[in-house]
Amino acid sequence: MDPRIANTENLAALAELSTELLGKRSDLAQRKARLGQLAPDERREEGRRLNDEREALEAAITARRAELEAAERDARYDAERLDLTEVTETVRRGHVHLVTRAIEELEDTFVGMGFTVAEGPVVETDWYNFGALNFPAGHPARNMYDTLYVEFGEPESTLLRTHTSPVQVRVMEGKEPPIYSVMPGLTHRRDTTDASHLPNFHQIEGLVVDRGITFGDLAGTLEAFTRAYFGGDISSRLRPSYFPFTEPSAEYDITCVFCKGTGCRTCGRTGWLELGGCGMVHPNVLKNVGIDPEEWSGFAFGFGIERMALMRHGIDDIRELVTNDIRFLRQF
Ligand code: 2NL
Repeated sequence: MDPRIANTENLAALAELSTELLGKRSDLAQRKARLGQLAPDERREEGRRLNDEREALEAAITARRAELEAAERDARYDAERLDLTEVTETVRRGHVHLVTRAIEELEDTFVGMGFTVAEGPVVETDWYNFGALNFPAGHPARNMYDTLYVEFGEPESTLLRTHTSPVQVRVMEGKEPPIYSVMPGLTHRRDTTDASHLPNFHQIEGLVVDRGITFGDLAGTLEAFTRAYFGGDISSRLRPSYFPFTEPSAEYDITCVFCKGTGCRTCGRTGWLELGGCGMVHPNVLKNVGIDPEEWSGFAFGFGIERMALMRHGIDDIRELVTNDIRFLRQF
């Protein structure tokens, strides 16, 4: 059998080869034309041979045609297939990071409630981060196991702020009350990263100092904030706690955003999620910044911004926010 049949690459080449092998000018046609010149016995023999050869060639060509037709159909189907998952090459617009958006939305919420926004340095002194805030000299937060210190000046005198409270101290130093301000910003603690902790995270703290401010103002402000930021079906509660810079102090919880208060795994079946702390500004803190605690009183609160973003969007691992996987970030 002519090996060129199986080697043809397409239907056009096969048609050409078919003409060459079976057409008027083919070897078969010429041998057939010469049959008349042969003796009767030879003619019968050659005639049968010619028939067998023609049938074999035709069968091989038909088989190859079927193969080539199938291949060409497959190639056409491949070429015509509409891939609905295909990514189009348009310019994709980016958007602000989840945490940046949380900061902007928190600022908007507080500005809507009459607060101003203040910022301050990330590298701070021991006095602004701890001393002015009524931390006693030997407080456990005040050592290299919890706080990241900077090699500048006296050992343990310069540090990366562990909360945004130093900004509040600076605001109180620089301005007579009344003060209604929030302070968002980056803070650092010597923590090991896990599903609910980052060593570098953002806080937003709030501070109110005015005449006649009470714990009732604190509770009402936080409840109004909770509904404005999380929506009308989420409320807040305060539980007694302790901070050196507030007295009395409280933990601030909101209705669990996952189960809406009925109890689930995320809230430990309590129906509540802890978001931060708050309290009435300690008289010593007011004295430290030159404000008379007999004339003025105030409250303060502090929340972790990453945690708020997790709650708002139902994310269960804080590390997702800093892994920078665009497929994750794009969802929000
Ligand atoms: C928390 C707790 C809190 C404050 C921050 C504050 C600042 C001044 C005076 C008094 Cl200058 N208080 N800030 C008060 C209570 C709690 O944060 O767990 N944050 C994530």
